[in-house]
Amino acid sequence: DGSELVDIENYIHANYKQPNDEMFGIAKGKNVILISMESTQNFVINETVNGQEITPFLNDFIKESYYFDNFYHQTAQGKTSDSEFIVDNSLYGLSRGAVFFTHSGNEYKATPEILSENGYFTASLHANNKSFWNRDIMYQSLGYERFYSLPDYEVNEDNSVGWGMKDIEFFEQSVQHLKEMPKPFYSKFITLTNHFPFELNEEDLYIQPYDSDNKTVNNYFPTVRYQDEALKLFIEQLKAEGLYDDSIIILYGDHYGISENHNKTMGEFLGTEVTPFVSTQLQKVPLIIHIPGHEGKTISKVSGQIDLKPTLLHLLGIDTKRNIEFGTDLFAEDKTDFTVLRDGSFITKDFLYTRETCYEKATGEPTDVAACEPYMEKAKTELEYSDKIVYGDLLRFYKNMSTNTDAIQPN
Ligand code: GP9
Ligand code: MN
Repeated sequence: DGSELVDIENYIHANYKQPNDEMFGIAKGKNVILISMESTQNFVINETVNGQEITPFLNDFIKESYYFDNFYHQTAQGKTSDSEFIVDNSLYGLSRGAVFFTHSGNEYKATPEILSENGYFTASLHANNKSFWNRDIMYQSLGYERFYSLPDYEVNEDNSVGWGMKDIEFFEQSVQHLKEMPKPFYSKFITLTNHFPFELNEEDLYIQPYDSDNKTVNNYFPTVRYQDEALKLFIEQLKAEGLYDDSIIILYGDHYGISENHNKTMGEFLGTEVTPFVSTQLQKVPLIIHIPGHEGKTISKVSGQIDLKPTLLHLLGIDTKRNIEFGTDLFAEDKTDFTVLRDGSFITKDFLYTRETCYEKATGEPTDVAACEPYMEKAKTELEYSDKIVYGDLLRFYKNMSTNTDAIQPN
């Protein structure tokens, strides 16, 4: 009957943070272009391999965007689909399995549904089979009006590699879809080329692989570099089509690309041993928010994918006060430095907790677990509450959520 929601609601409302007055509604009515960057970890930003930049375009783009350099992915076995779930719902994925498969029939109040109710056209674009990750079913529950999938693209041997259509061609053909969409639109682009095992054709090699005995790590860098090129060309096309100035562009990494199996080589590359402390920090992924007319700024608050939904809704001028969600607006002045990963690890301003050990961030050394104690309960509570919502389909019972910009003003 939903009585379980009472505690959850109380927790969420107690943790609600007032949006930043200077940012609330700043992008009202603008198109949203959300780009999921496959397997893109934050350590590649402003980094070189063999003396060459890995992400020359992104390194420039962050200078004219809000760049969050302490932003973590929170995915588990559901990989890309988990990141989609977290970003659109501001709920956590599950500790095992993929919520896209196990709970696609639930009631949600996801970003696409909310934006539809606010006059947006909503679409996801991904040149893969529509049933991969059960997207075709789950997208209906999330409120996507249109899914541009494999049949919407001209895919052939020449424009494919590894998992499928190459990112450059994917974006090129997607621009045609964008042009036809009713405005304003909320559009999600899911890239694919930078996917394990990181295959590329010779002609798409903009930089040479890393040189070690580990093929996976070696080949990761050229595919990240390729994706960076695809993003550059996409932005150029958005400008050419007159879509750039009317859109906010949000790029984020979906999850790690280099697993813990490669710690030894990663340690060589980074020049530091990959301890559990370092490994947890390698779960940082880039988050870049470009708003036309805004100057660049790096924001180092500790945050995670869970925070994207309220951040975006507030930029668009949509109140979230009554929403059941666990994230906090990244621009909120009193946003806490805190994020919890799906395995229960968490990161605060000064500490990092993983595998029952509390580390001091300044030194990377284990410290008295008491230092992490104040956040332990919060980390556990959030994951448990989110699981209760998903397993119990509790949003069925919640009718209170605000969706209309004009009806409810923030105070
Ligand atoms: C598949 C793509 C990759 O459509 O999103 O999925 P992943 O293996 O990264 O979860
Ligand atoms: Mn992925």
